[in-house]
Amino acid sequence: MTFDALIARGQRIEPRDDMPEGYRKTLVRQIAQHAHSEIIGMQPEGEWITRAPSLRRKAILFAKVQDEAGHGLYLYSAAETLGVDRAELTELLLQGRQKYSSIFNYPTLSFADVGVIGWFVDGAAICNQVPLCRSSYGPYARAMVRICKEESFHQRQGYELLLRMMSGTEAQRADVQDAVDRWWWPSLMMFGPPDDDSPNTAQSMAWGIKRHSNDELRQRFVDMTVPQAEKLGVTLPDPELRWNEERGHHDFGRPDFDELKRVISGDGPCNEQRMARRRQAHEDGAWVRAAAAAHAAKHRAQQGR
Ligand code: FAQ
Repeated sequence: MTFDALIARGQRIEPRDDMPEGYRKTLVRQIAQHAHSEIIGMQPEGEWITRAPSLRRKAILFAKVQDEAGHGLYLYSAAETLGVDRAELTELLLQGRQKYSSIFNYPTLSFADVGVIGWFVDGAAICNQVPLCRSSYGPYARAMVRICKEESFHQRQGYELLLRMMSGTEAQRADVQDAVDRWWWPSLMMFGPPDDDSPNTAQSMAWGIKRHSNDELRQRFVDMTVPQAEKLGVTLPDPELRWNEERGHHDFGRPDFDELKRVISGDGPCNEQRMARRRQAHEDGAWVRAAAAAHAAKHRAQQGR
């Protein structure tokens, strides 16, 4: 069956199927960007592993950050089925020719940020990624199933941490509110530019790579999060936020999309730090890659291949 016929029937495209070059390129761009986000996304929370307030919180945070490394690896593997390899994609990231999510360019100032990242950032990731489990490209959609299960655990650990802090001292409650105030708008920006300024959405939706537009998913996230904020006892920092009976959705203010553009183009609070750390980790890992390659070559020689 041809590519267009498979897409029209809602069937999956698999690596050996013929596909238009534009489809392949869009997937490589989106999957690579997603993989880079998972790996760079280990940094903001990772900074708190040594400073977690208890052994239990340290173990939970360790596990979560490790999961993110795993997500990056599934995603690089999905990208490899499209004929690019991980080393090549990493190089493009380090040269600034591929992106990672804007959200990871903001600092984590207190332990409450760990909870708010779980609640907002993993919550936004779930809204965005659950529909990607039905993405038209098989390896991407299948990677997403497992990732989403883990993201949903991440979201609940963040929310549970915040519930604990909110039943603590006045200072702990203030830390939670402060973290909510700082992360709310950047989290809404994770969904990308508004639909009328999103150059890739129409084609990506026609190909079934994306199943919903950026604004649809942003709305879904707001609707999901408002009742959770009420239960937690925090205020979302948006004076325009209110239930709209007619639409059956919450109205909310417009994120500062100029800020999103600035952060994406490298001018966010932590872009330099995140990239410097990523570059350093890559250099520090050179001997591991060399050892693994030498081992694989030896193994191949032993097998006579
Ligand atoms: N940051 O035309 P569109 C996580 C770029 S979750 C940076 O709307 P598209 C889990 C966009 O690439 C975070 N760049 O683009 C976790 C494009 O530039 P390009 C990762 C952004 O692709 C939690 C240009 O702007 N999740 O890591 C952003 O149709 C906690 C125009 O935009 C994913 O990647 C942004 N926020 O829609 C880990 C999900 N928004 O490439 C650790 C999969 C837009 O043409 C801790 N990705 N841009 O040069 C997607 O769903 C889509 O790629 C969107 C963007 C929705 C992000």
